[in-house]
Amino acid sequence: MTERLPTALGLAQRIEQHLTFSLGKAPATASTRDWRLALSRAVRDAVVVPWLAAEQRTQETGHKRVYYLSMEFLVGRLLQNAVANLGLEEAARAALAGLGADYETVVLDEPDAALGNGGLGRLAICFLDSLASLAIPAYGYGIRYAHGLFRQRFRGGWQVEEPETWLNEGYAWEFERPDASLPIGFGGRIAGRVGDRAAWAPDETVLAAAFDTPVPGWRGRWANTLRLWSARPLRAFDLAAFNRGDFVGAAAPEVLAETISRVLYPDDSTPQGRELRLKQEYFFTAASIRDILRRHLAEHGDLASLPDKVAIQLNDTHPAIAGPELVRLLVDEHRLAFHEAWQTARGCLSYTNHTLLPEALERWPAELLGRVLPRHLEIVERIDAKHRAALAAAGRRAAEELRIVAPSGDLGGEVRMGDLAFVMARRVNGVSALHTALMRRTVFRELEAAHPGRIVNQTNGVTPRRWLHGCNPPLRRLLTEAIGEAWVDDLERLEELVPLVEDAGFRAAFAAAKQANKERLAGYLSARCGVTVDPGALFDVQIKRIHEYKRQLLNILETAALANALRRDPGADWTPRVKIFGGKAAPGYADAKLIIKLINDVAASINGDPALRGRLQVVFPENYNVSMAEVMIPAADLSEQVSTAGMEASGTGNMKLMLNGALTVGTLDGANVEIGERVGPENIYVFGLDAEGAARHLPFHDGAAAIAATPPLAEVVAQIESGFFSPDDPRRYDRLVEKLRRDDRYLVTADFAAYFETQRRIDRDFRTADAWTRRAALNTAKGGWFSSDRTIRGYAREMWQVEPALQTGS
Ligand code: GPW
Repeated sequence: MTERLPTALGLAQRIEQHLTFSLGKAPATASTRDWRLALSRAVRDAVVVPWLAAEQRTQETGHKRVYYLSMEFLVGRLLQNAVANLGLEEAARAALAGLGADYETVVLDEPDAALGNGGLGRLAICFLDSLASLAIPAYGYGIRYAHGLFRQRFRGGWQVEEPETWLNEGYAWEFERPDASLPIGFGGRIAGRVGDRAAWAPDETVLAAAFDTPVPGWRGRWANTLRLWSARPLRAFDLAAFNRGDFVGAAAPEVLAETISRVLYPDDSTPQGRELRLKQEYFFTAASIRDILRRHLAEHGDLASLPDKVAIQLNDTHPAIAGPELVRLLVDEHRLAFHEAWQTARGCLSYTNHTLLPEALERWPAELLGRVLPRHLEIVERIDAKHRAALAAAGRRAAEELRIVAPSGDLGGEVRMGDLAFVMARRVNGVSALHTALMRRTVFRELEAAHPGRIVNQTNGVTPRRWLHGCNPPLRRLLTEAIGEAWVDDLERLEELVPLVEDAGFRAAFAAAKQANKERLAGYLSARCGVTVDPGALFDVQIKRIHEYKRQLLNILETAALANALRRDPGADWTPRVKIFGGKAAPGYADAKLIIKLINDVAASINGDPALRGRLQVVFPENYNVSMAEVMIPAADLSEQVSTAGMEASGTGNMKLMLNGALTVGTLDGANVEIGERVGPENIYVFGLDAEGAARHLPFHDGAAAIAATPPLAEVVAQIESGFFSPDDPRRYDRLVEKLRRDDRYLVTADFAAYFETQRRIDRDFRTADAWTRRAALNTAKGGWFSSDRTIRGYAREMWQVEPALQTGS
């Protein structure tokens, strides 16, 4: 298929044609955005060829299809990624240069599509890249939010949120599919019954409108589809109301319907239990399931073959209503018996769990579920009863813990969506070895005993196309010179670097690539935040959502303690450090927002102190997003992965940073454990309590005693309390300090001493630059296993039973 891709000349012609005929602009008056949209259209044209061919081939061969249902797809920018995957980079650069435009400027003009919060949403996009690169026929299904994740600004060091407007800036990738629209109902009642079948009469109906974005795999061999649903009113307009003169009322159906896909919920792992969120979940899940059934019936004509031809992956419980929805359609509309419908649905569905934190597990009040989805609540209750009856009949105890609809304080109980997803799934997976082991022992203990073998592990991965090849040109060039380009398809070939790590010339080149990336980041920080950083300093990076369990607080307390040590001993030969933070807090998460303010206050105190100049600096650019990560990750020397052990399911930033030659300082949590196993204990800095040790400390850790026993920590805590960092408001951090003392459930005080000591060891080690580079290069060499290609092969084999539709090399 590659030979059909355009040359530089062909691409230039297409760009000009799109500029003229799609955008209505002349080259002389074209803005950067116009060039960007014209290039995007030209590249999209090039994707369409393999895309249509892949779809046709899947139809002709009747190949099994994978459907990845996710509330979030954290896309970021697409243009550069599509250009690289299609092998058009040189052509695009030359074509634009010939037209008087600059490729780098044009690709950087693209707004991030931020249809996700963090790791879970970004993982979904890495998976789509791998599915396409492995030529596995797949669709991603989600919501086309009009507003993605909010834009973060700092006002006086406090986070403020502004709406995000990615669609206003022109989005060139999607195809609207008016013929694929589907009506989706809510509320109402059961209007009639015959045996197992029921007729649901919703009292509100919206239209799900489909928008398709092609997802090209590496070298354009294959392309899949990301289908996002946008909510529309069934009838745009209430003409009767309009004619009565009620102009606002006339638009009411439109407003109501479009609210559903208006905005992404900005909460990372704390469900709010709001009716609109439930409607969003059902809206995109129901549209997707019906689309899947429609396609399957068109291709195969019968429902018995559904489990052989369809694998549906639920990305956390957000689409867990897929189980009851599929049963409902099979029973009520396709006349299957209830049991048969359940078994057919189970044959198709698998569920990924991404957290064990109790507050993050979705539960819907039965009253709310029954009001919005009356037929589904009935089906859930029936599944719950049948499931427990089957276990009882098999002589297993049908324990209270196995209730999907559990009694709770308020009337009617609540539906545990994790348990529902588990019972409706053929396979359930965790996202790192430790997380899966803890899943078996904790939240799914009873269900694991009842269904041994259903839980499997699939450790997360990241796409090497974006997270090494795309974001790190200096290292990409070095790797390709050293071992050829095959590593992009088969990342474990990075192991071939292991002998080279002993070669002084290779190490010097590796160090030079890192230095170039640090200089690029320094330029970026200077342009964006007006700060000057020294690219010779250790770049210490913590980039992720701001959350207490991720412990940005531990990092900033250590930073403040280091500042004290530096001030105390100014003559000593300290290792210069730049502490770099990036991340957003959920708008309603007051304590996380207070941590942001503390980081900014500590930053002001350190950056303004002449005694610390050239030694310690704190940088926290506002509005961290995927594109910012692409600049920061290649430049990092040190990767901060310091969560409370047992709380971070996996992490994926840890993998991206490792691959780009950063050493990890981290707890034995999530995928850090597996990173350590691969790179070896000499090449990672592990500190603090492990998951078992942490569990023994909880629930109430005596922070006051730990603070008293740790002088550098005690000093910083005293400074915070005295208003040292907040002279304008000395009481600002009282709540935070109070929590550390009496309710330190994230064990910041317990791990502080070990963390501080480890950081001082890192200071010393970083000064032996060549030895550090050797270990950094080993992190890259050993990082290949963390490719999402490996993860997707695991899902394909152990969860989906699907093979690639093309053989490698064909
Ligand atoms: F709470 N994760 C996330 F489990 O980014 F649903 N958002 C979420 O809402 C949840 C999890 C949820 C993250 C995990 O925190 C991280 O450890 C993991 O690497 C990532 O999902 C992908 O599995």
